[in-house]
Order: sequence, then C-alpha cells, then structure tokens
Amino acid sequence: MERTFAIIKPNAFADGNSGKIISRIYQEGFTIVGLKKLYLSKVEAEGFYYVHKSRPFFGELTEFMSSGPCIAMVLEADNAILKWRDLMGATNPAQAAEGTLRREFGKSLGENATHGSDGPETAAFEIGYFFAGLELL
Ligand code: 3AN
Repeated sequence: MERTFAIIKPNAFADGNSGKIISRIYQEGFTIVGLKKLYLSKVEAEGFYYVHKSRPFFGELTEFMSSGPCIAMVLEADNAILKWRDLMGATNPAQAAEGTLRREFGKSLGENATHGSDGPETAAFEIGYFFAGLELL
C-alpha cells in the first residue's frame, strides 16, 4: 500500500464539484486516510509550492491556491501516486484524456481542479505539510 497527497483545488471546490470528485476517488478504490477543508494563506500556498518558486507562474499559482477554500486529502491504494495522477489526467485540462478529473472539472492550466504528488519524496513532504500523524490513523 502507498499513500499520496491530493487537493481539490479552489476552482473545483467553488464550483461544487468536491462531492463528485470524492465519489470518483471511492469508485476507483482509494481509501481516504485523511481529509480536511482549508483556506490557505498566500504564505502557506508558497510554502507548499516552494519547489516551483523560480517558475514564472509561481505568483499566479499561489494567488489562485489561496483564493478560496480547498480540500486536502491523503489517499491510500496500491500504487496510489501513479493511480491518482492517472485519474487526474494531464496538467492542462485541454490535453487531459476523456474520463479524467482535470478534463471534466478543470478550466485552465492553473485552475485544473486537482493536485497530486508526483513521487514518493514529494508525497512524504506534502502529507507532512498538511497532516499530523495522529490525523492519519
Ligand atoms: P502537476 O500538478 O500535473 O504535477 P506541474 O508540476 O507541471 O503539474 O505544475 C505544478 C502546478 O502549477 C500545477 N498544479 C499547475 O496547475 C500549475 N501550473 C503549471 N503550469 C502553469 C502555468 N503555465 N500557469 C499557471 N499555472 C501553472
């Protein structure tokens, strides 16, 4: 079993799509080990995305991620990291395959509905950034 970190981003939350996304998560066989609603500050979003701090879209990304509530989750499954990235689809919703979450609920490269860790080290950092061990029993 593997764990990954996921976010239902502010656009999907504001559009009322959190329930549909969580429903898909169950359908695809993940266990939701942790879940919380958050309204990130700019500084908190910058800390989360620090690996992207030199990218040109860093300001836009952290503005958007702190623009409204989101839902942070820890998902567990065999091969959870890859499985969740497959369910999300490509970063750009316009290029995401039919049936993926970003295709269905994403609006643009930035407002792409969901986030998922891209590897085991990232998952460990991201889970620890948002959840204490006692919240993941
Ligand atoms: P992924 O989230 O699929 O791993 P990355 O690592 O390329 O994608 O991008 C990190 C985050 O930055 C994504 N959540 C995406 O929404 C955002 N992003 C990537 N490129 C752009 C861009 N050109 N403009 C705005 N946001 C972007």
